[in-house]
Amino acid sequence: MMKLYITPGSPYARMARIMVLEKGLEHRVGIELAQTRSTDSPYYRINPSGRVPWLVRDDGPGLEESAVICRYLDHLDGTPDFDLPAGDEAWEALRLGALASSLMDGVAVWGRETRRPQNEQSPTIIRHERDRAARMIDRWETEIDHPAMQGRFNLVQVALVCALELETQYPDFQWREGHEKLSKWLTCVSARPSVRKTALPASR
Ligand SMILES: N[C@@H](CCC(=O)N[C@@H](CS)C(=O)NCC(=O)O)C(=O)O
Repeated sequence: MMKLYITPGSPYARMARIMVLEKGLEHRVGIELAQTRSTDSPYYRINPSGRVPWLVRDDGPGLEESAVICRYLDHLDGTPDFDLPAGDEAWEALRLGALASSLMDGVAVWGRETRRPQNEQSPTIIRHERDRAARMIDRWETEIDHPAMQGRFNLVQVALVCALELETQYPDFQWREGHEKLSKWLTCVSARPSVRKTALPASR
């Protein structure tokens, strides 16, 4: 049995959890809760970076990084469903994938900052990330028409769902107003069982 270390609120870990369900790997991958962000967590002896997701393979090694873990899980059965398309479409998938990760990275920094004790929060970082997220949501409102976002479920869509649904974690990340297409897209994609079953808990 492989072990996938997660925290319930992590959008990165969620990508790997979605892949487990999409590939029907529940019987091969056990979900383990990791204690992140605490001094001397026993988890650091398992994964020195202390981040999630972390996948401990059957044959021993541990893997870091959501994209790497998703790819590994997709290839386990020898019939990958989430590989990049061929030719120029691959560049489009990579471009959009980077745009989704960039949104997720920014919102994760923003959300994390707002959860620090008040006297440790940086208004500069919060403003910077809030503005970045607003610009990127505007961009996604147009990019969402792209065939890669409308066609078969793929890793770009996985990343974008996980980024946009951070709205349930961070009350300040309310992006739907004025972004009807994106909002409709999310409502549609989030009905997928793998997405529904991995929903992040509401904000603390
Ligand atoms: N690029 C990494 C990012 C993973 C990441 O930052 N995970 C956060 C949770 S959302 C984490 O584990 N943070 C704990 C820490 O920074 O110590 C990935 O895609 O897997």
